[in-house]
Amino acid sequence: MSGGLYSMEGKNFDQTLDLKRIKPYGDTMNDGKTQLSFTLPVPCTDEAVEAAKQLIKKMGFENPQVVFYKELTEGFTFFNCYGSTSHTVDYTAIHVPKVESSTMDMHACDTFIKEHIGRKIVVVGASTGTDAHTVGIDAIMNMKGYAGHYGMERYEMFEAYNLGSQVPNDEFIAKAIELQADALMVSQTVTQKDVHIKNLVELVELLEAEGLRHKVILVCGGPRISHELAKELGYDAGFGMNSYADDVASYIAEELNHRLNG
Ligand code: B12
Repeated sequence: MSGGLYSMEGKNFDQTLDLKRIKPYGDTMNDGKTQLSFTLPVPCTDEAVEAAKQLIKKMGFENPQVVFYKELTEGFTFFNCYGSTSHTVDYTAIHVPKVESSTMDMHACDTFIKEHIGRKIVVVGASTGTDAHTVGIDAIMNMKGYAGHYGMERYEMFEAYNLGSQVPNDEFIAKAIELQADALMVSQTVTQKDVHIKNLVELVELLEAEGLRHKVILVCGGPRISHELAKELGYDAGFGMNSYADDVASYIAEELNHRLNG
């Protein structure tokens, strides 16, 4: 497709799109127009606007424009700006590691488990460590589900335990042992000072110390979690934003089938 016509529903979208050299689009293809927003720790003055423009130039953008600015609080100014970048990326060379499984809906997934596993799969989930965010793990596990996707508590063939938030890793593991969990599902939302990395790594280390790491399917999720990061930290799979119960339920069912039946 590179360099050629890009067909959208049969219409010629643009003649100058080169997927080997993509850049942001504003008014016309390849204009490089980019929106930026940031806060500077200075009072809201003309000098602050000039500082913002100079900073945008130093970031490598041409034609810097400040289109909105406002005092956030005394001594701090927030900016919305535009600039044009000259940089490009080769879209055709991009490879993003992804969880390799098909996504079945709840009924298809239950049928798959009945046929291939022949018993309920036990999953235990929690938002662990100091993390108090529950909406993400609830979206995946709650009976009522999220955005039209039923959560795992509603599946006939999953026994799903949602332990809530701020669950210490050792308590999480103790509960997993008690319930004889097939899979552990960890949610991490706060990433300030890389607290999520420390917490996720601690869980893997504790599981290894208990000799449990390879006896469970270990998945994590959250808005700043990618499959690539999860694998790096010793997890089997990672699920980021726009994940649903269907994705993780299907993955766990297929992975368990693979482990039990080859
Ligand atoms: C609601 C909210 C809160 C609520 C949480 C209430 C609750 N019961 O959960 C309250 C007010 C308590 C709160 C507190 C804090 N919050 Co808050 N909060 C948010 C907010 C507005 C929404 C988060 C949310 O619910 N998203 C909706 C869910 C559905 O999305 P999700 O979590 O991404 O989940 C999806 C995927 O990620 C994935 N997923 C998630 N988990 C899992 C797990 C598994 C196993 C799988 C498979 C998938 C999966 O599937 C989900 C569905 O698609 C965000 C800002 C924002 N707009 O995102 C800030 C935000 C997350 N909070 C933030 C912060 C800093 C805090 C506090 C530290 C603030 C403070 N200084 O006290 C505290 C944290 C205290 C603590 N100890 O954790 C920051 C985090 C910044 C960072 N990068 O670390 C954010 C981004 C706000 C910001 N811009 O600064 N918060």
